[in-house]
Amino acid sequence: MQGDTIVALSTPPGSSGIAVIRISGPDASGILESMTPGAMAWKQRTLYNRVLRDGDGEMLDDVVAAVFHGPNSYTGEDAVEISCHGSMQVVSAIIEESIRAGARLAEPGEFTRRAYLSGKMDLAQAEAVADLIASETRLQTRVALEHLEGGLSKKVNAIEERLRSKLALVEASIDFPEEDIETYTVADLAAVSDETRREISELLESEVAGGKLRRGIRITITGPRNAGKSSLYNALLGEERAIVSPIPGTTRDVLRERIHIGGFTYHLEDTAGLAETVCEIESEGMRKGREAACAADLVLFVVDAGEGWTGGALEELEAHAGRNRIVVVNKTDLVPGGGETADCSPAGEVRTVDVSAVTGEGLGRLREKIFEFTANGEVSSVSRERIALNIRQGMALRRAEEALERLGRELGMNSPAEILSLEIREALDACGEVTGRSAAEDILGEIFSNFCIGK
Ligand SMILES: Nc1nc2c(ncn2[C@@H]2O[C@H](COP(=O)(O)OP(=O)(O)O)[C@@H](O)[C@H]2O)c(=O)[nH]1
Ligand SMILES: [Mg+2]
Repeated sequence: MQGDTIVALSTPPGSSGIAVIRISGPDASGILESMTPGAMAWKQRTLYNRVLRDGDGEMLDDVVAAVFHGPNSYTGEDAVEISCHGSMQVVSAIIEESIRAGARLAEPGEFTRRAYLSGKMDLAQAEAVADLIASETRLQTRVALEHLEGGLSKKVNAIEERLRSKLALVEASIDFPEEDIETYTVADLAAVSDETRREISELLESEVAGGKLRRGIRITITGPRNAGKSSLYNALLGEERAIVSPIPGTTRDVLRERIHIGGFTYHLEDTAGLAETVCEIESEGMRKGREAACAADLVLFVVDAGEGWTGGALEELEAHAGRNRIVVVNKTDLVPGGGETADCSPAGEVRTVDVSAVTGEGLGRLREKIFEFTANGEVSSVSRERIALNIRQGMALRRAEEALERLGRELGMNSPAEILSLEIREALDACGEVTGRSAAEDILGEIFSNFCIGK
């Protein structure tokens, strides 16, 4: 249990029907008692409808509140939850009164940090809380919930348990060399090491998907001026976000918005059209657009079906050679016959989709292609297993994998038990980082500082 008592608003700031304020720590009930006498004697985990008052007896709000006695609370400590009216004035007044009574304002993620420190959840589960809060699609939510329920932790714990039992045998042979005790065999250890490595590498396969699922996938729309990039951008967003006009050079800045396809978040960027220009602002816009395209996971190169590859468009496309790209042939509504891709596409370009940003024709197919070229490889395993490692978990498990690789080599060379034990310990230590059994303080700081306040 932590020494002090913290308070924070757990719902988003602003006007709402109800706002939830949480207090956690040894003085939680005492602080509530100062606003509504009798609270110390409340039955825990039971809702009470009471009036809260400040030190001068002035009414703060009419609320519904409950007390929780540690360890039966989110944080594992004594805690209070107050549902008050969702006015920022009411919320501030209750928080100020709590602070006057001895609480301090919670830091970002401090409630979850306390839950972790008091053993209510492990580190992988605490990270899942942040993922769950950030989730925007059903797939993101499902994966976060699976991790929160301990899906990843269970797999890692099983690996650790197996390694620990083998470590015991190896170390017994070091400590009691003379005695007739059960010891390890090289063959058995090698088999366990191989199987564990296979399991770890299976988990590591979900790391790419995990990155895409959490960070999102970047798509940059580029191509000649007036090809209809901004129109396509708006059509994909489903709103008139970018200015569309027949005047070339309308878009200058890089615009960014999020869309969702197949459970993944895509950061979609509209950029300035590519052309010879003397305009300083437009050149700067083009430079930023090219920079965005360089960093993108996928480039949508838009051309006007009526214009085709005239005016340097082909050279511009060449600049994206080797990049993950789709050629989008736009304005097919204007081309008689519905737009012949073959006429418009440069030799050898297979990833071409015909669309009309104005009529919406072809957009469904474009969405499918976007998904196919950015997430298809990962989605099936994530949907099935609902496990997707984050960068930190991936780094830890790679360290475990490397230690087991070395262990395999040492076993091959018939190395002494002391060396084998070192490698098994290293693998165990690395696995322990995933669940936080062996996580350093700076890692905790990094993880919880990314949370919102009140969680
Ligand atoms: N008929 C037709 N016109 C389009 C289509 N897409 C864009 N336009 C028009 O083409 C012009 C340039 O569009 P805009 O989106 O601003 O192009 P950008 O410069 O590439 O961003 C505008 O007048 C649009 O209305 C389309 O699919 N069909
Ligand atoms: Mg534009």
